[in-house]
Amino acid sequence: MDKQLDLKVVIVGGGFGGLGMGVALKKAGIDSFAIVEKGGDVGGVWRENTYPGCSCDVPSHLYSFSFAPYRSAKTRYPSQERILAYLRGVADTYDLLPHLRLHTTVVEASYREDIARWELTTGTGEHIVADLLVFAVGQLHRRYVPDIPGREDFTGAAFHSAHWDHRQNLRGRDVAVVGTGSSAGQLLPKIAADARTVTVYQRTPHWVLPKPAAEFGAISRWVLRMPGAHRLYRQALYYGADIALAPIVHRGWSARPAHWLARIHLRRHVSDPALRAALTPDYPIGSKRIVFDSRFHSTLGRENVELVTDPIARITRNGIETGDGTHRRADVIVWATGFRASEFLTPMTVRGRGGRLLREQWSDGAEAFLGLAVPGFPNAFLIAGPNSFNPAGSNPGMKERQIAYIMACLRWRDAIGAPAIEVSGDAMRQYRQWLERAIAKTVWPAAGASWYKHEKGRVTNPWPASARTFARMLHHHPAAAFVPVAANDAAPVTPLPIHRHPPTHDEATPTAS
Ligand code: N01
Repeated sequence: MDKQLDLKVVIVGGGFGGLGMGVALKKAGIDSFAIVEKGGDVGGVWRENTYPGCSCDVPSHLYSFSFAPYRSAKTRYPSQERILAYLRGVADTYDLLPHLRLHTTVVEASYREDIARWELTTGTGEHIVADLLVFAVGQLHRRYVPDIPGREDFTGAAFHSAHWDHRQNLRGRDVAVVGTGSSAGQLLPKIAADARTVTVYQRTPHWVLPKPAAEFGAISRWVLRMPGAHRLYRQALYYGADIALAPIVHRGWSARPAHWLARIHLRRHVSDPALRAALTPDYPIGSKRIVFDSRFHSTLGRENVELVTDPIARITRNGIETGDGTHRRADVIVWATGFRASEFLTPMTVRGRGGRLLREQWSDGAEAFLGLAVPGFPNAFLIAGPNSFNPAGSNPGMKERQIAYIMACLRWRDAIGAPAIEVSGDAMRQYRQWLERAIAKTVWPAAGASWYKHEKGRVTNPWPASARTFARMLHHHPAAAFVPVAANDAAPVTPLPIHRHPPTHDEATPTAS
């Protein structure tokens, strides 16, 4: 098959970022775009993660688009099914379905300097040519399963938490869960109620904070029926997360209330001192993403659940052997071992100006101006790119900021009549300096390995400041950081001066989104 599609914008990924971008294009009257999605449906991680107990640990009123806010007076924390239904609803309401190209994997994207456009090749042999390329593939979709000796010898069922094997009935079976992050925290209480035994293999304890009930109580429901209450609640969550949670990553006194709360929570739910000691992290809270769950710790105290902290030595045909020589039987192994989050855009081949390969430019860890643009890659943008994951708030809101900025870039490019625009080296340098200073103030540089960091040690994933700071920095006009690029330009044309406070534009006006 050798078809060609000619578009103004091509979006890669049909999750929150890709759908939000599609809505922004529709609202701007742009119809010439496609959303290319490797899966068979929209939803991104909310389509992929179907493990028992999968839900959101950010309240629904904040974990939604500002243009399509949840208006539930019942649900505080939505389930995976509800979020997926919400995203399908957004795609339907905004007429995005005709733009979707499902079961289509982008293999390669190359910037054609002669025409100042992007050319994409898909796994089905399709060619897509577009002015603008937007990667909206997220950070948490490449599953990680550790290469432990004997893994292939296991004769039972083994699967990753993000690729749940629903054919497996866990009732009455011996289940091993490897990992104790957010996914394990959510799935453990569900499977422990069914399985004969669950053995949880912990390498490092995570800090755990309690999560309120998933449904509102009677008084909250009554209050939420008042006019404007949803909006106010959303604003309160936005500012509350920024004020209470974002400072946790900055060491010192600001982290103390969360640290105390986590310790009180542990004490309340785990009475056995040995188990409590095993579950107490020896690193500052916020170093890894905090697990928000009220049932994880208490479930570890169940009779049929065992926490194992000896390192896994090998997998056998019917279980797991730890370093102390103990062998524990397992019918099923659940790998709740997370994602290759720092391998942004892998395994796609992305070529920019002069044939430069993005993977080579990022060999020491990915970086992008405000998580959305890379020098040398004109007219290409990322949503949820490097250092734009908000560990303390709502990521749909972060994505909306980036989308508004990308739309401003598109409008500016059209207004000045340039075939392409690119973030300037100067703007990238200034931003990098700011980013490095901001990261140095956090707990992350001194922390051990986590999905926040590249294997070479650079912190590549989380945003090191508040959501309001992100909004402020994305409030600038693109002319402050981008330069026009002509077709066949070896280098960007003379950079424009960087304005500290250029004129504002409506879409970037900070609101609680
Ligand atoms: O993955 P993780 P996750 N031997 O990377 C362990 C989001 N999320 O899927 O800490 C033994 O957090 C590893 O141990 P260690 C959320 O942002 C959101 O749970 O590296 N263990 C760790 O315990 C979250 O942060 C929701 O020492 C090994 C675990 O596996 C992100 O997704 C819900 C090991 C991996 O934890 C990822 O969460 C769920 C080995 N060889 C997830 N290798 C919401 O509600 C790794 N581990 C929005």
